[in-house]
Amino acid sequence: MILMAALLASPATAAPPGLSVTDAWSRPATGVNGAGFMALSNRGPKPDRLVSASSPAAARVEFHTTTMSGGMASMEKLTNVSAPAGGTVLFRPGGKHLMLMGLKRPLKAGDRFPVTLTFASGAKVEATFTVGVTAPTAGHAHH
Ligand SMILES: [Cu+2]
Repeated sequence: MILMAALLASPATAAPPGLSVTDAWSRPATGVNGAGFMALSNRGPKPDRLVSASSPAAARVEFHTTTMSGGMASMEKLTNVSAPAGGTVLFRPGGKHLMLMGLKRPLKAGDRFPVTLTFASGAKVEATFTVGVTAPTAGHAHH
């Protein structure tokens, strides 16, 4: 019983482990789907994995990566995205992105919407995405 008490007392999910999202943005979208981009940083000592995402702006949110094959761009669904300790994972046009499936309404430049990211560790990060034509920093987005 002492052992059990010790197990119960140990924190299963610790406080937010240094995960953060910056430069979260999305392109304007009038169709069924939209795409979200961001920089995901893990300043914690342990690797983590992004396992799911949700947003009130869309019916569901998936992780996709864009691959080029024979001059054709196609999107591939990812079941999760690893966030290495001390690393930053970039979601950007032509690469990884959050796919907003089934938009509740069109995304117009200047709109903002939240996305909740859930990690394998149990950590949750809420990021606010701003709709714009180009990335908030680099501005290297071709359509
Ligand atoms: Cu996609």
